[in-house]
Amino acid sequence: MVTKMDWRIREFQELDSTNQTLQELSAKEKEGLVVVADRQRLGRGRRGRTWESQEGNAYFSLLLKPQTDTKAAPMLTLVAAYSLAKYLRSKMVDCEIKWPNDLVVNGKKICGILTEMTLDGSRIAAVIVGIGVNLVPGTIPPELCDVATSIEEACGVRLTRQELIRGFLEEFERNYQIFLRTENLQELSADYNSLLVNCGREVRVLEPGNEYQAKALGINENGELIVCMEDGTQKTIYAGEVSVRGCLGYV
Ligand code: BT5
Repeated sequence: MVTKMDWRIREFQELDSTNQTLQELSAKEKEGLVVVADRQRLGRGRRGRTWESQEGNAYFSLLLKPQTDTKAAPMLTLVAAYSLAKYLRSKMVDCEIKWPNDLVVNGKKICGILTEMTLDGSRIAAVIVGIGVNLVPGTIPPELCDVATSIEEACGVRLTRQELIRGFLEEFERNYQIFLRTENLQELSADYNSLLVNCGREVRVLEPGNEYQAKALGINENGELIVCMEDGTQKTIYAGEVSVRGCLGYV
């Protein structure tokens, strides 16, 4: 059965982090609340990193309450990245997915996604998917300009935050229903892989205490990246533990 999502958008001028505010609201709210901020004081990246959040770009978080196994929750990062990539490509933004949580244009990052889960015993209480998208030039600090850009700067496409969020939610809702039906990415992985910048490329895998080079082949139905090692053996890597870089640059 396909049920329509009840998206409710709540906008703020300034927050520490849209993920944090949504986390605080999550126990009392139903699935579908979207918290949006003009700017963030303490925008969060993964593993304690920061997300630069000057005014002009899109910073928003979705509240989801999937009744799935906890193991499926991290796949929502991939569902969100895929959905945003599909929407942006329909707007002539030539972006690709950098596994697991970035979108890039011409090798530079335009979007980052941070998914956080809270548990109620062994069940999922909430999954918060936080998304930052660089829309306009002049919002990235100079030290990040080698690895990051904005949609307008990279493609000359101007999108407002409102149209981006609306378009994204429409695409996400469709893919979220597919994900909920299968509790994995089996129906999305082939199209996902066609948008994956890493596909067929040599990547450096940065695991805690271990770094190696391998060729990325694409994701499997669990959202893990399949890589081919130098000796020809295949291995799957799980996003929670690692980062992946290009061998020469960011992708
Ligand atoms: C991410 O982390 O890419 C996840 C970013 C999620 C941000 C959203 S905004 C709404 C919601 N509320 C939050 O508090 N967070 C979410 P990670 O893969 O760890 O990448 C972080 C790295 O990206 C930093 O260390 C910088 O190198 C780079 N970076 C920081 N700000 C950036 C920006 N605005 N654009 C592009 N790259 C950036």
